[in-house]
Amino acid sequence: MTDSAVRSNPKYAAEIVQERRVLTEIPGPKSLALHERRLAVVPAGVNSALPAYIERAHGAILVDVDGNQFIDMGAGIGVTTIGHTDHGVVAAASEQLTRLTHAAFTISPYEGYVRVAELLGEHTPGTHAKKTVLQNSGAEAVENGVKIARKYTGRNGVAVLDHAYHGRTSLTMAMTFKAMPYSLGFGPFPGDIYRAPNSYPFHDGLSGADAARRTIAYLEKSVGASDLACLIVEPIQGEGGFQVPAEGYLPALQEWCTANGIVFIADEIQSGMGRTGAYFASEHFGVVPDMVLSAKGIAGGLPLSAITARAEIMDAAHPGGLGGTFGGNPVSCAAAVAVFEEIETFDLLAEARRIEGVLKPALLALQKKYDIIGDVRGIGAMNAIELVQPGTHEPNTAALGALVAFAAQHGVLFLTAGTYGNVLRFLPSLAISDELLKDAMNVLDHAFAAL
Ligand code: PLZ
Repeated sequence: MTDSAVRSNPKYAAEIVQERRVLTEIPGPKSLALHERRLAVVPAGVNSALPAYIERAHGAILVDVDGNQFIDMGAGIGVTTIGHTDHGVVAAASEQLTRLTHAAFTISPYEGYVRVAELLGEHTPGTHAKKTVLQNSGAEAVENGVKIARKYTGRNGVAVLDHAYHGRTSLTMAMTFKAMPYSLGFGPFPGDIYRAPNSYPFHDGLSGADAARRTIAYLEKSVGASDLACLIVEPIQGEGGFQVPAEGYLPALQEWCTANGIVFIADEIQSGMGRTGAYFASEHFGVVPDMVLSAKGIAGGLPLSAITARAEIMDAAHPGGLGGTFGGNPVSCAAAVAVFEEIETFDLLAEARRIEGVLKPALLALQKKYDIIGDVRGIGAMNAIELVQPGTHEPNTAALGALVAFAAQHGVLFLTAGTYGNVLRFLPSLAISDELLKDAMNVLDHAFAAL
């Protein structure tokens, strides 16, 4: 392993060796006991993919209460992007915790918030003047992005794409594509949300230009451009299945938005902050969004989200129109500043490219071996395979469940995705070593063989 990839936290480096270790059945006895307690007091609506209760973590390894060590191929859904208990993040957040934990920026401001806004302004695409609002969760960033775009344009319409995921609040669940489990029975939903076909090369076979023509024609016919405040896209779709749009798709959408006064919003909550080997995935597609939404990886595991947009768009909101008690918490801000520093100091964007260099060939080799792997896709440390019935594009959901269960029994935590529940995604932290990646791929190979 490139030991340097794990920026050692002195507290854990020795204690948590970067290796897979299965000591008990998964989940083990202590996890099962905890699970009993949980079932009595936590509703079934809050599910856990794998009820192995985690006690600590470092780098790319999760340790459960029974002492099992899992290779973490999900990073808490793309949150601990620079690694669990990263030394810089832990030090900065700990220091901040003892100095100022809360002041409410809308009452008494502090520097950390301003610094995070400066850093996001520098690192989001485009050199134009930008301003940033901080919130706590991804869904809150989406809510505020829509709110600001509506105020700026004086229009109501919100365009989203098929297979999109934007959150679980009332507005964002209405924007999210998949009804089950996200929105079924949780209505009524807000109106003025319009869903258009996306670019999904594996299924539609369309060029970027043709897919964009289809999206635009749909929106022009079914809504009318002049009624749209914003079009919100995930540059690489997340929960929907890691769809990488065909080349030219996003630039064509952006051009249409600009020509029609529609705010072009990139939801980079999952794809942003170094995940793909660029600060933001928009850069791979040559687009400069009017607004970028970030969350997940920006504060190394602490809750923080951000709306960063052209200054004139942000300034449309009147004083006092934006806020929230916890938005831009000082400890989260200190952690976020540390994440930016770690990315720069250790050139972590290169780590994402290194990870793709190990994962892609391994996944393509598996695809040659197993005919249920229909598609291999992704950029940097954001990759996926789509499982199909052999020789077709029909989803293979059963296989996905079996693979993930096998891997868990063998100490590898994989995440699933996809509208049809047939996508296996690989979202490891940038701290994962080549050896751990190869080990995880080896377990996956065995899982396929065992199907
Ligand atoms: N936009 C692109 O990926 C969060 C959801 C997990 P929150 N994705 C993980 C689950 O099942 O609840 C996400 C995303 C994109 C918005 C969000 C929402 O971010 O921080 O979960 O609100």
